[in-house]
Amino acid sequence: MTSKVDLVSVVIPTLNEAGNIVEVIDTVEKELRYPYEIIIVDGGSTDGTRKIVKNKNCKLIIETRRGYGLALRLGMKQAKGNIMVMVDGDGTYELKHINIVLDRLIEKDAELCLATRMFDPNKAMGMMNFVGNKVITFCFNMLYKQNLSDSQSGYRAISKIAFDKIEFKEDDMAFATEMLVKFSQKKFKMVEIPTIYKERKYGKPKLRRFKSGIEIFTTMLKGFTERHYE
Ligand SMILES: Nc1nc2c(ncn2[C@@H]2O[C@H](COP(=O)(O)OP(=O)(O)O)[C@@H](O)[C@H]2O)c(=O)[nH]1
Ligand SMILES: [Mg+2]
Repeated sequence: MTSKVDLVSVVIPTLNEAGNIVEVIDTVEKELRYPYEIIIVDGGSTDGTRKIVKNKNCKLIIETRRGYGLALRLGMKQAKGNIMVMVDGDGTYELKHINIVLDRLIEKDAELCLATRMFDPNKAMGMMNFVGNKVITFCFNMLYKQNLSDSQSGYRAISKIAFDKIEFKEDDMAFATEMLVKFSQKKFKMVEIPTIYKERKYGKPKLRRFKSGIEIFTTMLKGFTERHYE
């Protein structure tokens, strides 16, 4: 249950996002209507990302061990807000929608609000990612009796109290799935709002599809079998 926003902690993992991170931070600062802090967790960028962040009004955490999940977990642990928004630093998510994501979380009294890119009228997501995401999300919905459309969205508003009740282990991309699995198991309420998908303007995606795919399926199945042995 989330009834009020006191402080929003926006947690952003970065690994070589020098050409994207300024726009991400500036848009949050311009758009966000609630009191907020921005936490950047940098994985040891070598392209000047950290220097840019240091000149902004953000908290910078450096974690040179690799992993998207590890970075987010660390940033979220240090968050002071009662609500957190996790979002990538690559500019692919529409931060002009940040208030809508938060408002829906509150309106619906939910523990998590997912911004889904699956209804993007421009259909900008690549075919491979789109199909992979559809298959993973379908399996997730079947196993955990949910009705989400974009399990791989890394743009979410999350209740800090709910998050702190769970121990997370996934260090890489499977963290996003682990969160949905564990929130389902705790019977936390999860809702969605539509957003768009924007193309990366700078740098390369770090997603290794095959490795991540295996880890995501393992995470989903592990959660399901463990639940049935309880
Ligand atoms: N700190 C940290 N950030 C990472 C790491 N890997 C990816 N990221 C960041 O996590 C976000 C998502 O990664 P991205 O490469 O865009 O993955 P994709 O969108 O799934 O292709 C981006 O902001 C990356 O800069 C990492 O090992 N450490
Ligand atoms: Mg990306």
